[in-house]
Amino acid sequence: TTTPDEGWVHPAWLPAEAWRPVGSRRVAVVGDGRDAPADTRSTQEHPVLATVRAELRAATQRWGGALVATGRGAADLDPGPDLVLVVGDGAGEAFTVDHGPALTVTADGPLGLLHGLHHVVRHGEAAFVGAPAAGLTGRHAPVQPVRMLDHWDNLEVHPVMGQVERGYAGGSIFWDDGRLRDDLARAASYARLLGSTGINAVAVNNVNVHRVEARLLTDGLDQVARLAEVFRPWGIRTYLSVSFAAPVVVGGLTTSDPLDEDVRRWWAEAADRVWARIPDFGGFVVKADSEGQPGPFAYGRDHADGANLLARAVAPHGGTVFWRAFVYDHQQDWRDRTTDRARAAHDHFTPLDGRFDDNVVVQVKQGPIDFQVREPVSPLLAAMPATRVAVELQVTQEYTGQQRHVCYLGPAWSQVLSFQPWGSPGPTVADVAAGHGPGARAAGVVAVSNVGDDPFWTGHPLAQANLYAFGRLAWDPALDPTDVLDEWIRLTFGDDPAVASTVHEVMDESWTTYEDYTAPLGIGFMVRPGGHYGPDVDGYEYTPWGTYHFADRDGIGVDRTRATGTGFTGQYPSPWRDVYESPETCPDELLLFFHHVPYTHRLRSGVTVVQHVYDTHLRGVERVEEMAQAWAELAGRVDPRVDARVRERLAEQRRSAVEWRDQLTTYFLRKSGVPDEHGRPLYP
Ligand code: GCW
Repeated sequence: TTTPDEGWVHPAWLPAEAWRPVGSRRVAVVGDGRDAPADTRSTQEHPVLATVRAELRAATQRWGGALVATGRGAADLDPGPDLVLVVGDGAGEAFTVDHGPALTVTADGPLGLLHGLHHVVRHGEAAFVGAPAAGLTGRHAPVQPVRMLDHWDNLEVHPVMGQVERGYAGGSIFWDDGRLRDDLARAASYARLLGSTGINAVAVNNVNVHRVEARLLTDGLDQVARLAEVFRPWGIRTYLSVSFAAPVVVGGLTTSDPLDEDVRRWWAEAADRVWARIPDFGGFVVKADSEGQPGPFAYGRDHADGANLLARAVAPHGGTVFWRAFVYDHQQDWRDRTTDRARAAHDHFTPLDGRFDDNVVVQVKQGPIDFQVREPVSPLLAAMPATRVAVELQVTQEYTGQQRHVCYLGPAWSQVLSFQPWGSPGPTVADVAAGHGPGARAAGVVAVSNVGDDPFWTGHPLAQANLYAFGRLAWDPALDPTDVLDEWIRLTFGDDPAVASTVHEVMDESWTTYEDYTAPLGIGFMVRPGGHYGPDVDGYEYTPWGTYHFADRDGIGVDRTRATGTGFTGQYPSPWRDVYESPETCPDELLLFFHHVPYTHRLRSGVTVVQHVYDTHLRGVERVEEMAQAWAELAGRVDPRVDARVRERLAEQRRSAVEWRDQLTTYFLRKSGVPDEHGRPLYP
């Protein structure tokens, strides 16, 4: 059958098969306290250690191996175990792998052991046979201290946004009808998937906090506590998005002024209650003074006043406040050419550098506008040395095909994370987030999740790869995103090399293919307003959102230079401030983000802007056709339910790509009057 049965859920990258190499072997867990005299054993096993043991028990039962012994005696077994897991009682996440008579994973504590076990699972059979595979042995530690997923889940169905804001995979796996689901089986499977990639933090509700969600902090705390119980066994801490107006909205105060004594006391008491209920709670995520969310501006205060108010409430408990920097004027007048949305985050936040408490993390979107298919890296990431700065990515494909199009984003994120704001050699964006930038303040990476209660988790089964890749790149930003893709493919689809190479072919260049048939050269948007799916070249051109392309009969693009434009290029340090300033040195793919140029402007690639639009849009649709043909070859070789869903989505991707191609090429042809150099027919 090709339609999933009611209740069936795709196992994503952890099908039973993925456990065969480990599960078919003799495994020993050493140092877990089981060998201590009974009266000195701690009564409660660490929940993550219990997870490791349960995973091994299930896998060995299924695949014929054995959990041979626990405790110190395991080392003397005859025959010896194939895999030995040695755990201390520390809190660290790192582990070391040695290749001796047995493969040995040594971890400082249970968290490291879980990650070490998954490291072995990911290597599959190659971990056990032949010479040790590259990257298998040695010490492994996460680069980013916080690796967080933000859920934009609402408790109820929002009239415009649906239940999950910018969610493309059905309803929330946590919430239903205004409250936590009774059945948290999906949430538990999700926690397991995340833990296996190294994710260690989850914010469980939308950053746009409506009235019902605001109460999670108070009356709804038991529900949050239940979710924390679901995540804890996988080494994941729970966070909550809170409303800055909570003192008024749920506390009954008359003000939320951050400098008001009653307001301070209210937050401190709220935090005390949270940690009393959930001792390992992570902290708060806040979207303030952004797109209509309340914030400190209403009281004439700034973002540092606002963030520190919450930071001081959570500090006694070791909590952290993730304060988003996505702040701009969404009620802009398109006639006003002096306001540039790209400048906003940097303009608002850099003057506050040095004023944020140590337990505040400023969470900065990867680009200066809004998760477009191509944007430069946000200059704010390099502009706050005295502040902890985290980078925020969007796993949910809001502007990249909404999980109806294949769009593997690993390469895009990898570019962001490896970008060197001060040039080469020099620290990368990942270094800054990890605390190895000029300010040496560690923060982490955050992304908006893409899952829902859809049986494939992500609508498009291939969109699971983005969730997986985020976890892996957060752990180690230096990983090659193509290797990560292949790793995901092998875990998800198994060892058949023909299947693996076809899936690879479909996904590998899917990000640039998506870029090819949508908004060109970094110009962004051109999507239908509101839903953000499909083309509408002028849809946002005269709106208050600040996302303009300024096409006229002669040219297109936004002049963001210091010389003649909005001055945005000046927000970058050297060398980028100069590289971006001149169309001669600006990378082609970002040309229209930084410059307004004639349609006949020649790119560094040698073709004109308008010809580039024709070429890429025609090529983009051809590529989608090739992707669909390649996928068709897999019939009978992959799960028919996955096959059916992917085919259906590829058909929609093709339809949509054609629509993009035809509208974009026609728009450029009409504006410029320049025909295709190769004489191909376009719609005039
Ligand atoms: O991209 C925009 C989205 C909003 C979202 C906002 C944000 C949660 O269109 O839906 O709101 O970004 O990041 O806050």
